Amino acid sequence: MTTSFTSIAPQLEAQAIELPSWAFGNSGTRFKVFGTPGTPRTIQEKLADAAKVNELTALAPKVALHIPWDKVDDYQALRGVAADLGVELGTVNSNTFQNDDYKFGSLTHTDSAIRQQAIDHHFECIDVMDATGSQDLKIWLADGTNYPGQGDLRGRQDRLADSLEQIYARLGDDQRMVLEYKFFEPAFYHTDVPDWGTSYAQVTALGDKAMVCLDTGHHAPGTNIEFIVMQLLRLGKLGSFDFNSRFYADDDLIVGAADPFQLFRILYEVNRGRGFDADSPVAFMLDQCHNVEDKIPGQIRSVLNVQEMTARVLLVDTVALTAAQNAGDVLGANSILMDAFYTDVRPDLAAWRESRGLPADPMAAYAASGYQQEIAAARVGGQQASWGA
Ligand code: LRH
Ligand code: MN
Ligand code: MN
Repeated sequence: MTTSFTSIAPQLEAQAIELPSWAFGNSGTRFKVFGTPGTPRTIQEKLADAAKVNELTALAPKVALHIPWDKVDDYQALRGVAADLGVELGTVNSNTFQNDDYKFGSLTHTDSAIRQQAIDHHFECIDVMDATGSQDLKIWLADGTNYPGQGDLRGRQDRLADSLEQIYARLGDDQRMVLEYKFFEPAFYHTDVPDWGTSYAQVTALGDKAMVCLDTGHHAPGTNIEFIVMQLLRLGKLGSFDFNSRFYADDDLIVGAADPFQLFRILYEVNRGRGFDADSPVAFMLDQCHNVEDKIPGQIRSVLNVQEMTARVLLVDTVALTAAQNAGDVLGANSILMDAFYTDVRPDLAAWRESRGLPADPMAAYAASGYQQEIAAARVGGQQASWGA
């Protein structure tokens, strides 16, 4: 290993991972949503919890909103609340998946009135972005069908293109749209934006301000996600990540928990494609739910996992790797990559954090802070926020 930790520190210092507001609310499966003491009752309380993650890690300066889950009357004021807490409002996520009107589709619907309603919802999200100063509108659609013949696949794709075009036309000069794909769920026969190719085709037809969002949990088992990362970066169309990890389907578990090596391989391609550069268009975000663990430490663990794996990726001896690849040294090249993956960067990271006035161990610092007990005592009564409420 020729690359030293000191030489990669400036790149680590620039790292920013956006937190999803919904990670702080209660969540669960279709079987049960467990309540956790201290769960925020309002978006303001979610912001306070997110700010705690940033305070202890300096890794999470932005919080993504989901509309209407985080709907408020005054977004300028909410922006002020975030600023007072030391964070910013980030990506605005639209939501057309919890409304009876969209049972048969939203931006793809055959009924023009319902399709217009879905388009108008996205206009509303852009208004929110204008007030919050957010850069990205993230669109994920539940649109799809359950049975062959149920819908006209091609007609739906055409209507989607038309709807997206109308939304795209509303974006300001500094605003972007990212289109997230997912191979199944809630629709089980077909989904209208199932894969990166479809998202790429749709956003490419729109223009430079439209890009692809890659959610790591939205692929069939066995998919080579790092290849997709490489290709989208190569094509200049990787706009953002929704990070999480999965064992089976869209599990939304802590990023790097299920398969740390996959996270390493993905981040390696990010670095290879210059996705960590200051002028890179790639926005890094978590999209997770903490069903059984405490949410704030869940988010701290997540951003630390991304940081640790990024450090390992930055330690790859790329000069030696290229030489081995070009020499056809199969096992030599493989071991150069694996050397970096197996490097324990935690002691170096802990010392580096301390040198920047941060806790060496943010997980331990959180546990010792008493914040969890404080919020559990203070946030009693009222309706706790949950995924979807
Ligand atoms: C869909 C998804 C999408 C939604 C979020 C709550 O599975 O990944 O990003 O906005 O979950
Ligand atoms: Mn997602
Ligand atoms: Mn998902």
